[in-house]
Amino acid sequence: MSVQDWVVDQSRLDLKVLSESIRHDWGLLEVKALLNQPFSDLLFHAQTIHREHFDPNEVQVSSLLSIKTGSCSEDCAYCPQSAHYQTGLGQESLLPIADVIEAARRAKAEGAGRFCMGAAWRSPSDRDIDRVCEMIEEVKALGMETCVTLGMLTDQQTHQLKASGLDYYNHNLDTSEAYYSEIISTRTYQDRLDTLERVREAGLNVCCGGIVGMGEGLEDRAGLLIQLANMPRHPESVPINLLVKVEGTPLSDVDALDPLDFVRTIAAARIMMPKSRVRLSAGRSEMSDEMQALCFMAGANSIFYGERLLTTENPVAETDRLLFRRLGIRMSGFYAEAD
Ligand code: SAM
Ligand code: DTB
Ligand code: SF4
Repeated sequence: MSVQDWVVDQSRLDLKVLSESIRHDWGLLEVKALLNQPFSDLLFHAQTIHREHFDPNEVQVSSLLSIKTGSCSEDCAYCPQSAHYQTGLGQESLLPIADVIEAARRAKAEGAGRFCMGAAWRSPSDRDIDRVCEMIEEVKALGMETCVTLGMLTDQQTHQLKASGLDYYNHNLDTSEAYYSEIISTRTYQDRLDTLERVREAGLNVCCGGIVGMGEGLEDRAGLLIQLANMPRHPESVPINLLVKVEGTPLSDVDALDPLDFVRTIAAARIMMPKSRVRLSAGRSEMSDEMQALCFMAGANSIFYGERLLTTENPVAETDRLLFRRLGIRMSGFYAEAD
């Protein structure tokens, strides 16, 4: 059956069949059917597949730092850093290297294994890349993995980042191709796909996911997951963000998503990309411990760790350590003893 399937072949959603292959040919109807499975079946399938590839009680933790905040020329409707909206963020320039290294040291001391640096750029200049490469080299020297998210890149820039020792590049598709133009007008879906291809071609690990809860439909969540899972290689890391509603952005009062639909999205990501790290990303400050536990059951095995995302709040490290202790979860390279 082609990607354009028009009837759902239920046998392809059978647990045994799902477990047997890593697929890159998902169709819209079958992913909608997957997302619509009875909740317990969906979670059972996701958890079973999760256990085939990962230790179910281990979660990878990354800390984030905004190295250049605000006044971005893009108009992403969810983003507090867009210059198109009044969100109270001022214009800041690229942080000094010493500040970045100090933040990375602190993140490492809290137990983070990866340090992710984000910049509010449409695309960096070559001079920006030189400075970010210095940051990457120094963070690597601390013994941490590195990730950066800087916007659209040229071929030369991806190769320069790779040469500096960068491990992951984060570049999200954010939603389905169909819903994209409702959210962003200053770049196209194809622009994102082009940068992702360059990142892959340079030999970097890909971190690519999206945001749910932006008023999209189930079809758009399915569409996003299909784009990710039908790539020739699955992204190594798949961040699933719950929209953080920020005053001043066009999405500040969008209707809340049913939390169980968020969990379903995580479960489907796990099933469709069995070997990828699925990250329970932005939005955890608004989630109950029980909802986060369901997300881990559904196959999420990575989080952003530390009191800030880029510009908004995240649970403080101690809160997460306590939650992990209650759930018997170990952070990669760090064991939170059960009481
Ligand atoms: N400017 C670069 C870009 O857009 O690729 C890098 C930084 S940008 C802030 C990184 C990602 O943060 C976005 O792609 C989006 O997925 C996520 N993000 C931004 N604002 C968010 C919000 N309010 N809620 C959830 N995720 C958000
Ligand atoms: C990702 O998928 N989520 C992170 C990271 N990649 C760069 C960013 C979330 C940002 C949430 C809004 C803010 O803090 O500004
Ligand atoms: Fe700029 Fe990135 Fe925010 Fe879009 S998501 S406005 S590109 S910082």
